[in-house]
Amino acid sequence: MWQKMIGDTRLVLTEGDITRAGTEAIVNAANSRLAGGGGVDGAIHAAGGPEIMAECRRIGGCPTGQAVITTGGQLPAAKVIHTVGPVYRGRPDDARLLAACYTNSLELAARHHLKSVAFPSISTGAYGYPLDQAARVALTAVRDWLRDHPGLLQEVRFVLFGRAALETYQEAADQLV
Ligand code: AR6
Repeated sequence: MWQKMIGDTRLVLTEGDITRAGTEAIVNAANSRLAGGGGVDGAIHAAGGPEIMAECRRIGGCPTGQAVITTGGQLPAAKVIHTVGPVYRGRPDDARLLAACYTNSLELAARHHLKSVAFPSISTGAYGYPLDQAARVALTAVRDWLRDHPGLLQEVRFVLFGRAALETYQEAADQLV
């Protein structure tokens, strides 16, 4: 585990399964139809139960870079924030859209008075974003948002899947945060 205070907010990097995170909200790496799928999306719907998908159907969809919020169903987290990462294409827009996923998710959490949020490493599975590049974009976006919005969140956590992902994020954090 790695942690550092950014103003009043604790930034934590940890390895594990995000469906077990004890934060008030967890973030899902969804697709734009909010249709469910594999990876972290599949794990969240499997662990949280059908209430989450029922709300996703009512919402109907979410553009890349944006975020929507549903119940956490049976998850320990009260809420799931669904954000849609970019499919990696190696263009400048990739980083802009990936950063928007993080800032729009944090905005939504703050608007709902949620005090703690856990993120997976968005876009770095099925959507093919190179992990080291994604780590830099994610940590820069979260760091900048927390500096600009002091006092709103108690904890922002990254729950990384596997030792290698945690180490990649830790190396980026040591340079950036
Ligand atoms: N907890 C934390 N991280 C996880 C977990 C978990 N339980 N499971 C996987 N990861 P991905 P994407 C990591 O593919 O690239 C879905 O089908 C994984 O190792 O889940 O944004 C959606 O429906 C990787 O580092 O999301 C979309 O269609 C990271 O989560 C599409 O995949 C993201 O991998 C989204 O692709």
